[in-house]
Amino acid sequence: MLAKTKNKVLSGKRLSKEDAIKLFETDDIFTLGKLASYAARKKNGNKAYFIKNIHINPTNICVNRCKFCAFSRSKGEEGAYEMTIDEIIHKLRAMSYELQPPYSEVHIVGGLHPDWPFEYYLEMISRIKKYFPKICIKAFTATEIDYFSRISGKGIVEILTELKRHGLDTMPGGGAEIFDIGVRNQLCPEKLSGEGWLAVMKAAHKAGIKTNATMLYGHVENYGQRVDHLLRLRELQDKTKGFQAFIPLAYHPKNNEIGGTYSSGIDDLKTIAVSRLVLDNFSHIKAYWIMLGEKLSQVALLFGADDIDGTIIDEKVTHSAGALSSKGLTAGELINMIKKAGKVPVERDSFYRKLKVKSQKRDVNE
Ligand code: V47
Repeated sequence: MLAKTKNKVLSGKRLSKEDAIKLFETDDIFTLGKLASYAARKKNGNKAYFIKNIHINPTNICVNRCKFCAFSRSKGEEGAYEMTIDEIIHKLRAMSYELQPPYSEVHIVGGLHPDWPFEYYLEMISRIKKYFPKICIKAFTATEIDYFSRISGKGIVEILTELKRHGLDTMPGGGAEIFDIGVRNQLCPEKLSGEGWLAVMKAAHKAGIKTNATMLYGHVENYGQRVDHLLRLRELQDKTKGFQAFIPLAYHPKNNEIGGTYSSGIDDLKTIAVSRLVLDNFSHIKAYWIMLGEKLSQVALLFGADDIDGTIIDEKVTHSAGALSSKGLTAGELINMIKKAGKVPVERDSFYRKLKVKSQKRDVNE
């Protein structure tokens, strides 16, 4: 059944919508895995990347109520929190001393806070940069960028340019969910549209900011809607070449409005593999170990993934929704996971440049 698709992959031809749907529908998971692994090797050899990073979620207070989200709270609700910039710096400093050698990236995303002005985010970024000049700041999803534009009255390009000037290095791929309008209306009707998400990313790439892209799968969507999502990303990447990695995000069903079940391991592996094969213009496919779990992430390295993300330290978004993984791992544990999957571990920075572990120095401005 996969013979035609196999020939296309082996001869380097681009897969169509129909090919991609067939790949999702197949029961021949081993052929699918082999093909994706072939495509991954062509791009990244036997390497599997990881990063020493830390996640900071400055607040869970959010004006939106996405039905899959178990992290957000309303102002004044039990469990709602907000961090001052001093608290963020303090947490980063504490982690910097704890990790030997220190992390190279801070990943910052949070709720759409009803009261914080855009200037608060600018100050947050510039103070982090001042204290930690060598650490890459990967911050704010396209949804947050759109929100900053609406609360400040500034255009998207101006928002991105100011953030970059204050120290923003790259952007994460969150908020993409599923672009299809029908699914989006069921999941997150208040959220920036799929077209809006793509427009923000296009503007970011044009402003010289590299970003990632994600897709939240395993809730109410069908294969056709997943493939449509992938094709829209591929189309934009053809134009901008600004995406670095694609990360399929496995839906977690606890403590939210839609409930349901965890995705199956087979579906997780299929989604990684199809993403690798369809997104022929993306350099990296990430198996996010927080969502897939440590063991399945290892297997995903044999199904087309070449990156497992990083140390994370204190993951909150997925753990609010019932993640079964740890909240963080040490670099040693990540290296071990990768080696045991038969891959060569490469510690990277936010731009996929290889880091030499021994030459890293403390990079905190005292
Ligand atoms: O945008 C929210 C998703 C995303 C649930 O760019 C959920 O390197 C599963 O985007 N079940 C945030 N997923 C995480 C994210 C991310 C993570 C790691 C690396 C990168 C990167 C980006 O988490 C949200 C949303 O799509 N999410 N709730 C849930 N119940």
